[in-house]
Amino acid sequence: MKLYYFPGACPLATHIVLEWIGKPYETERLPPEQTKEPAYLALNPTGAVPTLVDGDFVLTQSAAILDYLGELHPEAKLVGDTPRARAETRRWLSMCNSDIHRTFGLLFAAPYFSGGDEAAGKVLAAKAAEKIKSFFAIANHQLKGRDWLTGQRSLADPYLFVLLMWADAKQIALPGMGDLRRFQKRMQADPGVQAALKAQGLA
Ligand SMILES: N[C@@H](CCC(=O)N[C@@H](CS)C(=O)NCC(=O)O)C(=O)O
Repeated sequence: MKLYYFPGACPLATHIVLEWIGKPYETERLPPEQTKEPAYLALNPTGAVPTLVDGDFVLTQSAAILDYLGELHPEAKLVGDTPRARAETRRWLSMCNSDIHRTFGLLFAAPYFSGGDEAAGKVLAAKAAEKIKSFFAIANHQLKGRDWLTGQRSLADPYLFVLLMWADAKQIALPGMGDLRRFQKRMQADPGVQAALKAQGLA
């Protein structure tokens, strides 16, 4: 099984999950320009990471990849034991992937989305940061009295951790979100998280 990634990008969530599962895997670090070359586009036509290759099965899209790994390895207990527990995992995974990550996409690519209009780009970035904060406030509330988003460690936690790294890199202040910061510290202390960060040259 091989994971294609850029350091610190969304595939870090999958990388952490692979560490938590504890079975052999490979990674390939891609220079961003290589994701637009025909060989990689044949694997992932969106030209983005992550891509997971498992034998003859090529899978793209973070949420699908994480879900696949969770299904393949029920012993890692990262999905949930009941339909409701599994729905909770998918609820928070969707929030990370479809709400928070997507809004970071607007922030990171504000000049592109505003067509090179600098003032419009600044407004877009500021609005995206505001929306991101509101999503983190929801996650902070969810983490009150819980160590993990769903109450037990799941596929969603590494994704939230990566998004918090992006918030810090972009200096998005998250005042009063102590539960989120406690979650971040717990993740930073986790051996699987540390191994993935080290492998990506981030620790
Ligand atoms: N919907 C995709 C989004 C993937 C994505 O945004 N990947 C980013 C890194 S976090 C990327 O490769 N960006 C470079 C590009 O799209 O050119 C997923 O969930 O996997």
